[in-house]
Amino acid sequence: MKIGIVCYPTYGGSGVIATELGLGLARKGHEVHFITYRRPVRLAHFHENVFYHEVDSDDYPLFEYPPYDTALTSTIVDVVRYQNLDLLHVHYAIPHAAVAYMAKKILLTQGRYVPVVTTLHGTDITLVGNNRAFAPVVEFSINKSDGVTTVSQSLKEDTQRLFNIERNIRVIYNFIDFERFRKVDKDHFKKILAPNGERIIAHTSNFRKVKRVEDVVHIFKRVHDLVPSKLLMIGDGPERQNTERLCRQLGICEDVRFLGKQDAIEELLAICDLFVIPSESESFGLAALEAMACEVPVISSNSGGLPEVNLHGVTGYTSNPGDIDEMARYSIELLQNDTLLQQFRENALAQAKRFDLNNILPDYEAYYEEVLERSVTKVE
Ligand code: GMT
Repeated sequence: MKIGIVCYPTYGGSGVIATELGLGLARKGHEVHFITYRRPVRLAHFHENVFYHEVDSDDYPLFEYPPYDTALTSTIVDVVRYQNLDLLHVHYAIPHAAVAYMAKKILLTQGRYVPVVTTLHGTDITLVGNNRAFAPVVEFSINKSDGVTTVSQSLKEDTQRLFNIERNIRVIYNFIDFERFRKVDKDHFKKILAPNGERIIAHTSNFRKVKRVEDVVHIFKRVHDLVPSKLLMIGDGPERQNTERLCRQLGICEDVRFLGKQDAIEELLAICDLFVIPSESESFGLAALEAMACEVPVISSNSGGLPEVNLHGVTGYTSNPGDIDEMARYSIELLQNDTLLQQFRENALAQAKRFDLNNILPDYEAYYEEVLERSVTKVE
């Protein structure tokens, strides 16, 4: 199959999933064309079946906001036409689903029908998508997609609750590549970061409000008072400064390390004892899954799709968003009990295996086939 993938190229989970999916499809022999404004972070090496088309939106003094959507539409039209794509898979509704609809309409005038699959990732529905500024376009373009998937059951329900959806939505869970995410021996890191055998707790995110990053620090403070421990804060974003300030106020800077954006997250996760993700809202929680694949139990909120990934009392614990005391209590319970921690580590790995890339990829392939079959007879 010749597949076009439109995504954000940044560190966000939707871009990561889109890139890993494309690479996985390419390894299985499909031809994959990435269309975006910058090379996706995880698209680092040459692969014979992978192509990258950069969207170039020229600046012009008249444009206060460069018209990226228009440039993206034109690039999609071009790539579908000249690379003869069978299907477009767009990740994140805004603006990709609407842009894909526009491209589809232009291609129709050229006698070409290209089916569009839209994958909803979370904030495109629950946060930004729901905003009055975007909602009508999001709803319309979801309804006009040839196939729609969500990354969790919870996100499917949110989509159906928040919008007037006239079509079926397929849940295809996010996945993890065990070739990369597995517990590797990085004891030399451990000796540097926790020289006295302290427990290591980690958090990874884009440090946006929705992640409740300050809660991570409050939880850590309570744990740190009872259990010798270190906190690794991985990633960067708007809340980082506030969070660093909070560490200073609480007097725990010595034991908190802000590592910024990291590529080889799995090497850091390999030395961790616990992962904390207290988000206000989280459609899936790919960061939690990455930790679990590296045998790290998870303390999370119970919002969105997190409980579908992190099983309460099995792979970690889930609490209401903002319940710092309970999350701290659960963390201490685990970190003070070697036997329980080991059991949770094994459970986390077993649960992560359910989301193995090799299990989920065929679901996408089957869905593409279904959509293509339906489109053969389609006349818009
Ligand atoms: O979490 C973010 O702010 C980034 C966002 C994105 O679009 O990249 O993540 C969303 O998509 C990920 C991949 O499907 C999910 O694992 C995240 O849970 C989801 N984030 C939220 O729902 C807040």
